[in-house]
Amino acid sequence: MLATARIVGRSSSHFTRVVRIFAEEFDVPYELQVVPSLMASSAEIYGGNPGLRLPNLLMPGEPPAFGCLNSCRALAQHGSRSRHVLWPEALPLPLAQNAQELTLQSMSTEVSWLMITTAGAEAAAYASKLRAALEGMLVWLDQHVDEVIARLPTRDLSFFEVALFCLLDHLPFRRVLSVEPYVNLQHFRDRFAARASAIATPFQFDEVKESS
Ligand SMILES: N[C@@H](CCC(=O)N[C@@H](CS)C(=O)NCC(=O)O)C(=O)O
Repeated sequence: MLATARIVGRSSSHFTRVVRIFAEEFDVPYELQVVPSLMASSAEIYGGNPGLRLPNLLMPGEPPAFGCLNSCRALAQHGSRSRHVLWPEALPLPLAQNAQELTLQSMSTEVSWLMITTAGAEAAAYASKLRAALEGMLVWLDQHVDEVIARLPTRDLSFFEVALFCLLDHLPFRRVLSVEPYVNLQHFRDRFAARASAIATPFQFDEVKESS
């Protein structure tokens, strides 16, 4: 019987959803250990991550995996199902590597923008810069997504596509912006949303009272 993984994160978090999708794809049983507030400043609440970030992965008898990518790699090692994953370092073309960089940066920029605006500082000049950066990255991704996807090697799954889907599904969920004007990205989102692992991991606010 497979050990149960503990994902330390939030059901409303796009980085956490990437990890949950990997758990589903590799058929690893998991529990979500909810971090009730992103303002918490004790590493214990984040599964021991001194960076005070989520997601993190706890597997019985093993050191914790800090962060989204490390957690996905650990799940891939423990899975009962064999899947061919394109990891970030396996992306063959500069265009795909740039698309991945901008996808992960968009996720981080969105987090920063939400943290700043939830704290009531939306008027700060830095919030405007973050917003402009996020929109600029989405324009670039929209222009290139079709070519990047068409030229990816054969795979069951790529970290890049899972991350891009979670970003695109999260932006409207958190009412940051609508993805509809970005037609190519919207089509990509809709196609990926039909996967069983995406259907099994919808965004929602956890029962405990979440804040920011
Ligand atoms: N580098 C981390 C970033 C994860 C991240 O930014 N997570 C957000 C929640 S989705 C977070 O922990 N935010 C807390 C903060 O900004 O202080 C990873 O790839 O896992």
